[in-house]
Amino acid sequence: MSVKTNLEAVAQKMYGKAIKELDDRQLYFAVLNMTKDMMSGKGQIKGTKKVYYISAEFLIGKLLSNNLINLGIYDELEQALKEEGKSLSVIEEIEPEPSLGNGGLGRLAACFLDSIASLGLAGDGIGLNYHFGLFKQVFKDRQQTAEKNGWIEEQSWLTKTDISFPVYFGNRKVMSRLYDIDVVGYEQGVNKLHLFDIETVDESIVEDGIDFNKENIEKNLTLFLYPDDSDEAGQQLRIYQQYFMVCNGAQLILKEMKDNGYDLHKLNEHAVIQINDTHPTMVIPELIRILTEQEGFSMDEAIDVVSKTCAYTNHTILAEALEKWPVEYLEKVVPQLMPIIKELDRRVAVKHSEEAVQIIDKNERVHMAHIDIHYGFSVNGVAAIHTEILKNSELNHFYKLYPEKFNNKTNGITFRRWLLSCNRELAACISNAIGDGYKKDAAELEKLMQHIDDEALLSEIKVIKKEKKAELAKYIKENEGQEINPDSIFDVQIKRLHEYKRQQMNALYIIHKYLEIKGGKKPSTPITFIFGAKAAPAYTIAQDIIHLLLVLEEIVNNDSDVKDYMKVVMVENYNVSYAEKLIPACDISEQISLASKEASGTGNMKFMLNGAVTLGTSDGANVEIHELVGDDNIYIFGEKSEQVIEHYAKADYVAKDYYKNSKVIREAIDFITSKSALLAGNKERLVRLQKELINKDWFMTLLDLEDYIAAKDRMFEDYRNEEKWKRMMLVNIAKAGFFSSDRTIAEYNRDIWKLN
Ligand code: 26Q
Repeated sequence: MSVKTNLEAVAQKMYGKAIKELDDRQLYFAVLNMTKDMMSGKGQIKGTKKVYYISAEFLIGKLLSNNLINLGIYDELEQALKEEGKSLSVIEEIEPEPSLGNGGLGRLAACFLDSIASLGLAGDGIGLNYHFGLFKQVFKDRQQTAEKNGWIEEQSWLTKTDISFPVYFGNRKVMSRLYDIDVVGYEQGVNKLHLFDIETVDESIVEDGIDFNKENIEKNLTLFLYPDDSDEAGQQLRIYQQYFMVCNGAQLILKEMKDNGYDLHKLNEHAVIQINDTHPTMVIPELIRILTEQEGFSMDEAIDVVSKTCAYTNHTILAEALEKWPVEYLEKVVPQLMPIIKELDRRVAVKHSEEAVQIIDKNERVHMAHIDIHYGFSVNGVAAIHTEILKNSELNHFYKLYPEKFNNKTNGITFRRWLLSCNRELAACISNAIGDGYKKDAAELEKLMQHIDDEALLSEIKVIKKEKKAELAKYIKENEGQEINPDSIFDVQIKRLHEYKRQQMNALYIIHKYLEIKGGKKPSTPITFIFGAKAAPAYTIAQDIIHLLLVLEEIVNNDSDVKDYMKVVMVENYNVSYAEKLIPACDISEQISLASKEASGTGNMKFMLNGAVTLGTSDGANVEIHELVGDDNIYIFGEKSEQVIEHYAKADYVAKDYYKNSKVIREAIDFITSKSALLAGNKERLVRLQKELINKDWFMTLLDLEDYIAAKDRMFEDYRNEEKWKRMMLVNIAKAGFFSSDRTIAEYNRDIWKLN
């Protein structure tokens, strides 16, 4: 049956109307339902061993376009709608975005689900059905405010199942409800994303913004996704959420094992559980608890089989992000787990005396990562340099105990979303040059290198970039009310707002450039500085940095001496959908974290794949990008991770010295509280930020600022050399194949999961 016939039937059934007669919203629901039906018709991917990717976050983004591509019906549907006077891209805009993640870690989980299915591997996601995703960002008075961000409509990708499990918080029993989202692989069958919910959730308890009553867990358990820097009150609710997730996950996994007739003593032969950071760590003691209390296992047997089933991925070396829950909190929320955790702790203490590897520390805090490392069989970092830092410093004590557990899995991204869907023009252009093989085997992108002197192809890529810039300019005009010049250089920094990611360094560059232009030194090509970032509501300095960016936007864009040469745009409510518009339009990809702090980064890979050139530090996956494209096709600056780590060890970095010794730095910093800045901004915020930069600057912005300015200026100069720039674009695209999440998942499978 043709897609059109199919859709006509769905439209008739749902609305008793022809496609032509539907309004856009009805048409969206009809397409949604047709797509869901076609997906479930694909059949479950089968295997005698299955991976369960358990994660507090799955930042799946909109699903329609991706599912259509993976089903192989995008073009046919687009054509069919056109014939009926409808537009697929208009329909795509109607879909709400499920923002069920904070950033990289959640987006990675979503890319992984796509790749697991696309490789035909049996693997499901397990997580939570948050009713409100990461808050919606709204700017008021040049400051961030947060609003609730719902995504569940009367019809959605969710399918309610009849699966429900009891979950106990001490003596308090709640019942869960499982909702599933089908995950269809590229020309493959389907796996599932299992999202657990509780039916008593009450969306009406949300007050102003994103405030709500934190006491009543029956009403609030799955109400919100937590921003990554939550306050005290939020912390206990976070433990409730985590336990709710793992308790359901454990029950689901054991149920599936039993349904298949597998012997639970051989759990590890049929299941592998990939623990995404420490948020799901309690799955380890929970499984041990269930096996010993309900399945007749001895403690030794339970620990043994669970340890052979669980593998842990670390995503950060920032000390403040490593979860350490007070024993007191766990006693309160999940008293039934504490005896197990204490037993796990006791067994470690008997064998190992070093304080650094204990599970419960002297301050009665439970180090979640330590549970994973002692009682899992694999520990991986997410980029080569990150894994080396884990082995040699952060987790060195553990590496000495268990060298065989440590391995690296450099992150990747799904090319279905980050090329085929968001940049169809570029994908078509690549297919013309090297065929379609790269869609299944990303390494084939390397074939583009044979075209390095193919003037026609180089120009075509440049033309596509220009089109994407024009599209973005139009979108920004409509959504932000800002006019930007598509012929200017698009310099883009989009990621969560964190001091270590150093958006503030980019801001200081902007001030520097602004002052130069005011002084009469005009750039040869106009530049548009584009930002997108949400800051955790409780993270004050991050809010201050957003404020500074919005103040700069105001000053720069309204200064008639300057605005033809540079513009600043901070887009509101940056999310996955926005990323899909920004990334194809980018010339310069800002990846400027303090070396050693960004575990991997994945935006860096998306930009490269879309022909942007990286301006970055030797951090995370930038290091591997650098190795692949070579010195001539990337701009690397700043101190290396070894030097940075040494600065921390010696405590010898003094921001004030840089401020005192460099005129350029001083002028930029002083501007933050200049007359014009205070006129546009909030004094308290600007003064606080300025003091922070001069007196503390924990992430060493000023250390690399001068080097950053030099590298960026060099880049802007090189942009004028069109022949050179086009080749850099091509090399970046050609070398991006390594960063396909298909490659990453194949490695997880080869080294850790061993699915058949
Ligand atoms: C912890 C405790 C309480 C509340 C929230 C959290 C929390 C939530 C989310 C802590 C961390 C996160 C997210 C971390 C994250 O996104 N890390 C990123 O992971 C990417 C995928 O591996 C990497 O590319 C990035 O470098 C890393 O920063």
